[in-house]
Amino acid sequence: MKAADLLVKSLENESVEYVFGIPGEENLDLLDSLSRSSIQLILSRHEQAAGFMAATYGRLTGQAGVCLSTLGPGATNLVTAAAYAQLGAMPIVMITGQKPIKASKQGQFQIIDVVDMMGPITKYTKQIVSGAAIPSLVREAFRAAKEERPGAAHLELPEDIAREDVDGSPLTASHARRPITAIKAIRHALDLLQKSQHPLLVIGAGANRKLTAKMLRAFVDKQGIPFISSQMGKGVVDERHPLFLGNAALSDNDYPHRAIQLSDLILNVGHDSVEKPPFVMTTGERKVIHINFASAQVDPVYFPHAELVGDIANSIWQLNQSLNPQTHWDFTGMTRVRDALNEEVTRGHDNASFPVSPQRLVHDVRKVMPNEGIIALDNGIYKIWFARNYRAYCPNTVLLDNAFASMGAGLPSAMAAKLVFPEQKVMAICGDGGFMMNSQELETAVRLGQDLVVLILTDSAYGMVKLKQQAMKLKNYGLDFGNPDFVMYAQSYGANGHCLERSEDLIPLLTHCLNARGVHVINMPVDYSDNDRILNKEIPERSRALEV
Ligand SMILES: Cc1ncc(C[n+]2csc(CCOP(=O)(O)OP(=O)(O)O)c2C)c(N)n1
Ligand SMILES: [Mg+2]
Repeated sequence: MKAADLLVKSLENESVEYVFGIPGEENLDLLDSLSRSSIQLILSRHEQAAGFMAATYGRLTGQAGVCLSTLGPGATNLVTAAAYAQLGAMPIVMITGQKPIKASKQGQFQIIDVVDMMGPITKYTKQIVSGAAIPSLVREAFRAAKEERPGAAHLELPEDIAREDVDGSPLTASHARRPITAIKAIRHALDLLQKSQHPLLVIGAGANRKLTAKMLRAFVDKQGIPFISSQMGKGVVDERHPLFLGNAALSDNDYPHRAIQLSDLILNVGHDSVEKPPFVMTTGERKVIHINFASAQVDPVYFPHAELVGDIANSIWQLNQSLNPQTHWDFTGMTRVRDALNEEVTRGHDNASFPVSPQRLVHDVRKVMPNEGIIALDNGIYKIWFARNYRAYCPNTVLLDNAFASMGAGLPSAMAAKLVFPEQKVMAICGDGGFMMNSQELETAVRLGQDLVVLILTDSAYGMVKLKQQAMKLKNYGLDFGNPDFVMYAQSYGANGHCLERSEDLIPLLTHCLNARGVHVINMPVDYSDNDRILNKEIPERSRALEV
């Protein structure tokens, strides 16, 4: 068979369902092999978007999402998505083409060293130099991409190798289990827990990857230890839980940080230092136990005292088995934090002014989204509001990126979520800046026949940067832009366009769009004029003033 056929067989053997991407001349044999396979090609309009879709597919399924591009410019367009997957711990395998490596008559046309370029942003990058090597290279790429900590892997398939005649068959993954934490480490953690007065659980990104939710919920319910979440740990345990003390979306000076101040021991579950830290460690204060699949990467603000390294669900289960709630544990102060926070997050949620305030936006979106509905956020200032005020009820129902934090991922990641969970309501929430970075994918979503809501928050500016400019007391410069008419823009793609004109129309319009067929784009003017006052002054002041 052709080597390209063996590659596709190897992908099928890895249970690949989709390949996202844009083929070039150098991928035509692979494309031909794909046309005869069970794998569906999702043709995108920019390789970056294909990469974001593959990464989100990986994030949601634990299986590596696969994306495809040609050499040179196609491959460089994948770079941002590779870094997004690598930092965000989302498994992807990228396959790029290359000119023939044995004999070529094209000089250096379009040729850059793609394998080397991918080096710093992948776990694994290799050129396939012979058809016979395909089964082991594909297996290794998938192993590297999926194994904790997941990330990006890259294979380059040169044109002449793709056409080679080969024998061979795919390699099947070995039967293996993730390592579990040693009992001695568990005993040490139990000792620290029993000696503590005010333990606190912090739930981070890693806990959103595997099936940890059930064990963590059981732990919280049995032990009665309060918890906060990091931005990427949202929803692992239902944030409506009475022991939920908030999301550490702001870096400091918010209510969850008051809870941290009150604690003398933190169980830090699934934290990895790529996330903006949910809390900053200093020496001599509370003790921290790192609970994750891999050991802690030490950093000036993170240097835990003890570690439970192994499958998270198992570590939590082991702790829960051997521990009973301690009568000397005291959560009185933390309960006050919770009550104040619950009051705080409802502030302004029915604000009738227009353009829509961020607080009302978050409230109204939560109100219309079903429990398991998925919101996929792009990157902008609204991300802080959603992380902070939007309660996630189920794991991975708030897709945001607090690792690479690239603009442009909102729409593609919503599209991937819809592919993985076609029965769920899915909404992309994007700033007018971030939306325009991959808005061409509206065509892909329409072509795929997706039912999707795309909410664009328009302030005609790079609002998040503006907020910092304002907080730094710098002059307003260089961050304002104009927008297309988003209604006509949506319609020109065959999508439905809507423009919100009054805040009270938001819930009815969102409800209509979520229940209708097709792609619905909503232009929602947003009012960011109070952000600086509320986020940078009032919340820190009020949380600091709270008597606990
Ligand atoms: C690809 C990329 N470029 C630049 C940035 C820096 N950045 C972060 S947020 C932001 C502004 C986002 O503007 P918009 O999407 O309109 O959202 P807003 O904050 O205005 O709601 C910028 C430029 C980034 N994170 N990613
Ligand atoms: Mg904006």
